[in-house]
Amino acid sequence: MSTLASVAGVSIVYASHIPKGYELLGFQDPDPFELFDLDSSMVVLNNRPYSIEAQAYLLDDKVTPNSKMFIRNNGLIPKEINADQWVLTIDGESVAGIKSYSLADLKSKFKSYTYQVTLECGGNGRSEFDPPAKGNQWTIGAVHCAKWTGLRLKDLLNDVGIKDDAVYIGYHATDVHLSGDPNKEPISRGVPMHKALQDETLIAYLMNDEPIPLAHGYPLRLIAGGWPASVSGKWINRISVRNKEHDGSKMQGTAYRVPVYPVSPGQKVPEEDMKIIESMPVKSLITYPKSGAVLNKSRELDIRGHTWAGELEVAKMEYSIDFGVTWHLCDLDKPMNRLAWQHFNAKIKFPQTGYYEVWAKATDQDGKAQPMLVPGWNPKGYLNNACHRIAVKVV
Ligand SMILES: Nc1nc2c(c(=O)[nH]1)N[C@H]1C(S)=C(S)[C@@H](COP(=O)(O)O)O[C@H]1N2
Ligand SMILES: [Mo]
Repeated sequence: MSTLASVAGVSIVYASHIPKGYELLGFQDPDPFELFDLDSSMVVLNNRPYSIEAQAYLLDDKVTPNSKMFIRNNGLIPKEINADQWVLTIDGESVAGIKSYSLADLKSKFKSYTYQVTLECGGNGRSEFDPPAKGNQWTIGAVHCAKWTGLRLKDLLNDVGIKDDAVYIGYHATDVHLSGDPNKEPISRGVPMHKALQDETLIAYLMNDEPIPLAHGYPLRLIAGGWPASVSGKWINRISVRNKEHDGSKMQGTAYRVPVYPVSPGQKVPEEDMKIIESMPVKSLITYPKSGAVLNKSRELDIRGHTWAGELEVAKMEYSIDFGVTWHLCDLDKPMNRLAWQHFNAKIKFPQTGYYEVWAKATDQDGKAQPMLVPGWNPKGYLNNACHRIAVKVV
């Protein structure tokens, strides 16, 4: 039996004859640009499930607007969300007792906080690894820094009551597994207690001062910035407080894990030698001008962009126009708050006409800098934080 009973409002007469997995010619996916209100220059990598990324110059805003935010879904977006009836349940081995909250409870019983938070997919930059790693071939656009408003997870857990043996929290959400099997979760990840209890870890109900857009987790989302964005669960209806590392979907095997030692490209790594990614590495993007800019020799070039370093702050931002022989400091702002990206800018004078590349390099507060080339190959293609560069022609 097919689950599709109609196409574009017209019923399919022989629907029961359709083999499983057969794609009807008349079936058209909705246009993601319309569906998600996307900027026309966003790039759709996949539509089932949706993976859509930005380009560097699209991320020029200090606070990323919805239309320029990458979208990464592991399953299908939940249908028919009724926010008035939405319930968030807190359960697990390490709660004093199970408790449930309506959206109205969460908004009225707890103080609200707003933070600007950088969320980057663990696989951002994967397309540059060689040999290639399976998964979405993100270039550089799977990062955003929006403003999120909600209650602190720690205030909620305090209200529930947590036992001393709590070590991890795991989220559960209402998106649907690609197989359609209601007993399978597309993704159910989490963070250790120390991350769960940070001030900036939120149960958010607003994004950029509006209800969270559907693609980004309406009506409720966990926000745990600076870690792979996969820990920031969308459409959440349950948080489990665990007495062991959370073992939900995409927590085990090689998912969101990297080798504990350096490996050579293509090397097989035993699963027990892989560890869960926590804080993301230092990185930056030149968001203005767009690569390929043409500049008159009499003018100076104003460049600008953003830089971030997971849990850490970025301490230094530099640029080079001579393929890394000399480096010059950029002006670097403080973050709006912890876990928000920082803005940089510089004025560049070019010595003569011709072709240049502008490279940007960030260094975090621990002295770790971005590598010029693609860093440590790993089986799943995570954590590529190589320097960003743009081409400039001076005429
Ligand atoms: N419920 C749920 N939460 C999820 C996902 C998902 O598929 N389902 N994808 C995760 C991954 S892998 C990423 S990178 C981010 C993407 O967030 P965005 O789509 O708001 O940019 O959401 C995370 N949270
Ligand atoms: Mo991701």
